[in-house]
Amino acid sequence: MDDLRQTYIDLIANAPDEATLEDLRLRAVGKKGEISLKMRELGKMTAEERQVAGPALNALKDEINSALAAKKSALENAALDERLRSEWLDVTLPSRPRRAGTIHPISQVTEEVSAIFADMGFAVAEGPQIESDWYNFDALNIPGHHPARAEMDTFYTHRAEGDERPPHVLRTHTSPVQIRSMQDQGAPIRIIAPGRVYRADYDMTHTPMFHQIEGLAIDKNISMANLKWVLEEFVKAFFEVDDVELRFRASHFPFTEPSAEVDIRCSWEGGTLKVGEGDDWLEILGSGMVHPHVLRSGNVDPDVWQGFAFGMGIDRIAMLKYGIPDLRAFFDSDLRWLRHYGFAALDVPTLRGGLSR
Ligand code: 2NL
Repeated sequence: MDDLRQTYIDLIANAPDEATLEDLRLRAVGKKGEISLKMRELGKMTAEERQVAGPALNALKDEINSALAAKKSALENAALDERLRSEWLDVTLPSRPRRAGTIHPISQVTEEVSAIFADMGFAVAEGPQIESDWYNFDALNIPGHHPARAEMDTFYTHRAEGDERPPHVLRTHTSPVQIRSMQDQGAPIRIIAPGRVYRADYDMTHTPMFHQIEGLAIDKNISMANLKWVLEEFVKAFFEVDDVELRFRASHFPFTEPSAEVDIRCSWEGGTLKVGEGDDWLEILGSGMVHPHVLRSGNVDPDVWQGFAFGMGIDRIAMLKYGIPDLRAFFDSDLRWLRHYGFAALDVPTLRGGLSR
C-alpha cells in the first residue's frame, strides 16, 4: 500500500495538465481503479485483516482524492496566470492611425450646435423619423393643399389595399419632435431637435436625406428680441468669431407669425468664407414667433404662452464652416474624404475646450 501511495502521490505531483490528472484519478480511485480493486479484495480477507486493511485503504483513497483536488486547483491557477500574462491589452495605447475612424463632419457639427444651445439652457429632443401626416403637416399649420405636402416633395409609406387611413410620411423637418415635446412636457420649454429629415429631391444642392436642427423656446414673455440675441450668440460661437452682424428679412412660414429669414454678414474674398466682415450676406436659417395654431397642436395655451422657433440645415452650415464644396460627398462613405474632413474621435466639442480645436 505504501508503494501504491508513493506512486500516485508522485504521479499527481508531476501531472502537467488537467487531462493527465483526470487520467490518474480514474486509474487510482475510479470504479475500476487500483484502490477500488483492492477494496474489493477486502471480502476475501479474514475479519482481523479487514479491520486493518479497510481503514487503511479508505485513508489512502482520501489522501489521493485531496492530492488530486489540490493539484487540480494549482493547475487552474497556473492556467489563469498564464492567460493573464499572455492576453493583456494596453488600453492606453493610441489607436493605429491608418485604421482609426473619424467623426463625420455632420456628427461633429450636430455636437457643436448642441453644445452651444445646451449652454443657453436648451435640451436636446428626439423623435421618430416616420411620422403621421398630422404631426408632420396639420400640427404645423400646413394645410392640405400646401405645396410642401405635394406628392413630389414627401416620401409616403404604403398602406395595405383597402386601408383608407392616410399614409405615414418620412418627416420632412424635425418640427414634429417639437410638437411631441410640447405635448409631453408642456410649457415653459426650451429644446433643440437635431436629426435626419427626408424630401424627394436630388440634384447638385439637394439629397433625399439631409439633416436639420430646429429650436423652440416657449415662456410667458418671449419675444423676437430674445430670438435675435440667442441667434447672435449661436452664430458667434459656431463660427468662432467675436462679432457678427445679423440681418432679419421678413419671410413666410406656415408655422410662425411673424417669420424672418436670417442672413449673416460675410466676405468670400479669396474663395474662403469670412464671417462678420465684408459686403456679402449669407442666409443661414429661418425663424419666427410660433403660430398660435401650432401652440394649440402642442396643447399649449396661446393666450398664456408664446415663443420663438427656428430651423437650419446642418449639412449646409457644416459645408460653410469647414469649406466642404460638394454636398453629395457627405453621403458617399469615401474613406479618403472622411480622413480629410473627419474629426478625431476624442475631440468632443465643448465651449470651454474649443468647438473645433
Ligand atoms: C428653415 C426654416 C423653420 C421652424 C422652422 C418651427 C417648429 C415649431 C413651431 C414653429 Cl414646433 N416653428 N420651426 C420655424 C421657422 C423656420 O425652418 O429654413 N429651415 C431649414
